[in-house]
Amino acid sequence: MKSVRKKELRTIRVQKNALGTNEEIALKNKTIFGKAFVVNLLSSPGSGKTSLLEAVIPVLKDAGLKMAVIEGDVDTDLDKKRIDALGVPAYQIVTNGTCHLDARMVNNSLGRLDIKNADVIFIENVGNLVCPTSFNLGEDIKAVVLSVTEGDDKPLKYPAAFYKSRVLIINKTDLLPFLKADLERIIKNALSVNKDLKIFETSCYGIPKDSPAGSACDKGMLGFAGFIKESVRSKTARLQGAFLNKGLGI
Ligand SMILES: Nc1nc2c(ncn2[C@@H]2O[C@H](COP(=O)(O)OP(=O)(O)O)[C@@H](O)[C@H]2O)c(=O)[nH]1
Ligand SMILES: [Mg+2]
Repeated sequence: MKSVRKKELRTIRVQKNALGTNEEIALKNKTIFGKAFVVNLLSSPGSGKTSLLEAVIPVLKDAGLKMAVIEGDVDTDLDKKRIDALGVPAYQIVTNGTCHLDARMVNNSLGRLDIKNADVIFIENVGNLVCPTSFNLGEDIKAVVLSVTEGDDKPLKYPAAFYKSRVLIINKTDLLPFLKADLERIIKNALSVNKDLKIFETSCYGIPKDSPAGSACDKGMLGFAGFIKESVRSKTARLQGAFLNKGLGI
């Protein structure tokens, strides 16, 4: 009995050390990211993270923002190839089965990705709503994508993904007429876990013809793009303020 308890304690200590090291590297990443606003995208596999990037990147490009993308997957570089097609620098981390990205993996990728001029860096995490929530990558925010096909109980079943995120993107809203999904309940459940979530309802399909620059964006997607633009602006202002205060010795 005693030895089981000892083993448990040792396991907890090792986990604590691993997460402590992760925090230290995440802090280094934050410094390397510099002025770029960094979004860590979480979701189940297939809810539409890469589709969202394909829709939103052209809009942000049109607005003059420079971007870079870090892709995380257990195996292939298929998502990186989709981002390459948008003409944005991208790097694929293949985790070889690990169910999440950690700060060290991201740190290793930073020497191989051109982020010098980036205003925004998107990190697409490995698809699942559990493991990625435990690892800070040095990002500014986590954004969780939930598609309407996944069920309105998911914010309650996987609360960490929702309470650690600043943004919730409810995707595949074009499918609502064909499902029993209850959009209001998804929102209610998500807000019961995190009342401060900023929520965007999006569809990567069925795009209105009047969307800007022929982009594949609906209103929710444009709302998300607007949120990113505003976040870049306020991060720049915050950093400039801190720089001036330092210069003035405040
Ligand atoms: N109907 C519908 N399908 C979508 C939407 N967004 C993505 N998909 C489809 O969902 C599948 C998974 O999308 P993907 O972006 O690869 O998801 P990821 O695994 O989260 O990166 C693909 O077949 C997409 O075409 C959407 O808004 N509506
Ligand atoms: Mg993907």
